This record gives sequence, structure tokens and C-alpha cells, in this order.
Amino acid sequence: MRVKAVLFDLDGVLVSTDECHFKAWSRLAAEEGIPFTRAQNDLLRGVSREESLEILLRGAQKTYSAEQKAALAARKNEYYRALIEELTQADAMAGARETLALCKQLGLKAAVASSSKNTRLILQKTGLAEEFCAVADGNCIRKSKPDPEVFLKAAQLAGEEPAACLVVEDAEAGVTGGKRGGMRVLAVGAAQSCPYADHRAASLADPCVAPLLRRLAEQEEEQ
Ligand code: B16
Ligand code: MG
Repeated sequence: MRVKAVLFDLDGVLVSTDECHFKAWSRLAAEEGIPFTRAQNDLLRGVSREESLEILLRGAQKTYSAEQKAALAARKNEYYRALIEELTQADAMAGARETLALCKQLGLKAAVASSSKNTRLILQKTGLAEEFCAVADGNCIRKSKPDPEVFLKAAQLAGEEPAACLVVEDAEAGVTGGKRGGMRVLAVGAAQSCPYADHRAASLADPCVAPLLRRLAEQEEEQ
């Protein structure tokens, strides 16, 4: 079946908010006396805020109650929101706007499928909000990636079958989620090493992306 919709992950595909997450988690970790490295930050890619906190707390000396954990997650988000408030149009990743323009030209729907509950603010700050027919994010799902829920929600909002969707992801958890949802997956950045991705590119600025989208958009319907 030909591809009719492209479901874009947000952080690491359309906008590089990795550094903002790293700074916010680092500040929280330092305040709590918990070690936190860039390698640990890489493990949080595509993972929800609450699950990310659990990963961070593996290095903690003391145990935290559910209420304390909720307060820590809220504090991290406060630090993160202050950083993403500073995002501008220049923070859209290389190739993002060009790829969205190409989708429009090819008649492909574009939707967002992100674990982030800050998706709307990030899209607004980077001037990308008007580019999508649908946005599925951390606010409308119960299970985060690698569960396919956010991708299935995005496909449903875009009005397309999973088999007619291409997911673009930079996280292994997202590649797994897309495949579990019955979609084709283009892995970018760190996710390129995932053996079960269907296609690979360094980023949306990779020259292989445009011919791939043209090919997928034009494929004959299966008889
Ligand atoms: P928030 P994505 C994910 O976004 C990030 O990659 C991940 O690092 C973050 O923990 C998660 O969103 C939740 O974000 O705290 O803003 O709700 O890659 O799925 O677009
Ligand atoms: Mg991501």
C-alpha cells in the first residue's frame, strides 16, 4: 500500500530539544545529589517524563514516595519549560521544513506523534504548529513508546490506516512502537542502528529522504 501520511516524532526529528531535557534533568539531579550523565540522557529519548524520572532515580541513594516523585517530575518540567520558552523558528531541525513542504507537494498528510506533553508549546515556539493535520502527544495517551498507542492515535486523527503511515523516529522506543503499530518506519539519528527499521537516514536533511518519500507516495496500491 502506498504511504498517505507521515507521522513525525517531535524531539530529535523536528526539533532538537535533547539539550533542554539534558539541562533540566541535570539541574534536578544535581539538586538531589544524583549522578546524571549524557549517556543516561540518551536512554531517555522518546521515554515519558515519569519513566525518565524512574531511570534517573536508579542512581539515587534514597527512596522517594509517589508524592515526592510527582514533585520531582513537576520541578524538572518547570526547568524544561523555562528553556523551551526560548525556542525560536531557528530551532526547527535541518531538513524539517523542507520535508514538510515536500509532504504537502506530494499530497502526504503530516502528523505529530510525540511522547511529550509540551508538544503544543514546542510547535508554537518553532512556528511549526500550522504544518500538521493532526497532533498526538503525551496528553492523549496512557502508554508511552515503545507502546504503539501514540502512533495509532496520530494515524486515527489523520484518518489513515496504520499500513498507509510512515513513522519518522530518532528513538529505539519509537521505532519499536511504530513497528508494533503496523507502520513503516524511517529511523533517523541515533535510531539508525535499530535492525527492524524499514528505512534509515542521518536526519531529515539527508539527501536520501526526498527520493524515499516520492517513492513511498507513488507506490502502486496492492491488488
Ligand atoms: P515531556 P518525543 C519525548 O519526546 C522526549 O524524547 C523524551 O526525552 C521526553 O522525556 C518525553 O518526550 C516526554 O517529554 O516531559 O515534555 O512530556 O521524542 O516522543 O517527541
Ligand atoms: Mg524523539
